[in-house]
Amino acid sequence: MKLLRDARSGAPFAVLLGLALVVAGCSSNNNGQNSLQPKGRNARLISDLFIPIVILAGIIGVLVVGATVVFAIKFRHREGTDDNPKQIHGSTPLEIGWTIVPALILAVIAVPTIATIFKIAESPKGEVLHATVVGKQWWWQAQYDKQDTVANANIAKTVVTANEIHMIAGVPLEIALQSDNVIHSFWIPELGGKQDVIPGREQHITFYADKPGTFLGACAEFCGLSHANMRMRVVAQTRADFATWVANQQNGPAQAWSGEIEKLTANTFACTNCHVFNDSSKATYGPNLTHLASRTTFAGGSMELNRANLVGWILNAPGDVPMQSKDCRLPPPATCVGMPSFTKNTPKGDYPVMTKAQAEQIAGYLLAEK
Ligand code: HEC
Ligand SMILES: [Cu+2]
Repeated sequence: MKLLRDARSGAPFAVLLGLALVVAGCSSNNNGQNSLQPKGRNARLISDLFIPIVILAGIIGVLVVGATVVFAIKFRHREGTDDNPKQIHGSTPLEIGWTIVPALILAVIAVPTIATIFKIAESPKGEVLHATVVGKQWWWQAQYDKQDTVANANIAKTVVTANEIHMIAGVPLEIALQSDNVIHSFWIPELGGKQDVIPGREQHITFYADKPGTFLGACAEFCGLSHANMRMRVVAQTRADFATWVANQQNGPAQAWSGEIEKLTANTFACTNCHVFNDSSKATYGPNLTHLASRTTFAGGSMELNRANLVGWILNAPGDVPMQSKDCRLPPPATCVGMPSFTKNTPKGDYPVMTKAQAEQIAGYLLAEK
């Protein structure tokens, strides 16, 4: 009996603690990945469907749990009564009722759900910006080829970039999603639904952004060691800003890639086995580095682009983000994924080890802006 009383006095506390934890998840501190704050057509279609269904489900939940509690109290065991109350097993009206009512509720929910799925899958008409995004381990490559419908986008020459995908606010961005490795999932919660990215297939997703802004996302399908570091963002710009971005990408690097810096990156450390430094139209094994300085993040969008972070990365990338590539100076066979370390684990000492000064020099070059 005493034990029972102790458990009872602890219960309100446990409930309060649970509630506090749940409510903490709803803090107004917006992390930029809130699907309840839609910033464009498709995201809005999803949340307009989600909210009424959650309310409906909530009401049903309260009724069912409430009835369970009421019945548990009302029909509890009392001294001097039979152990079992009157049984109603096999009641036909009840069995039919609780089969039909949920079926009807589901049927009603299915109507707007299916309509929304079709609306979201619609290919946009009129002016549409197109990009191809390829899921890598563990980053995203974005490529813009010549556009047919977008006024002034002027992408006559291909632009290849990583992790930060640019679009025009008010103009739909239709992305062709590909993977050359495992399954990933592309998700920008404030702009719309999630799309799995499957090797050997091309999937499509369309984003609409009402206003310029930066919208964050993360890979939503476990894709290996550094899945948790695989982020991305969509940057919606005004038409003029987007045109400026494209023009800058199409220009060569801020400083000519030649002399000492070319020797360091092409010969001494052979970064060019995996990267391109002077032509943003080329897609290679690693992210295109021609206009790294125009990005705000790197390493699958998981690290802020600044000098200290970049120097650390160039010296020993696997020290920042777990990868299977410590010794891999060449685009890898299957067991080697990511960027090598240049300070550690050089196989048999047959590759040169990088000094901090050399890393500083490369970082300085990569961060140079026009
Ligand atoms: C064996 C291939 C390989 C070599 C060699 C290599 N890298 Fe990388 N590098 C990668 C891969 C793969 C990534 C993407 C890793 C990730 O984001 O998880 C990467 C990412 C980067 C990034 C971040 C780019 C971004 O936008 O996220 C920089 C900067 C970079 N490498 C610089 C260099 C430099 C400088 C060298 C030579 C000293 C070099 N890399 C050599 C494969 C390589
Ligand atoms: Cu992924």
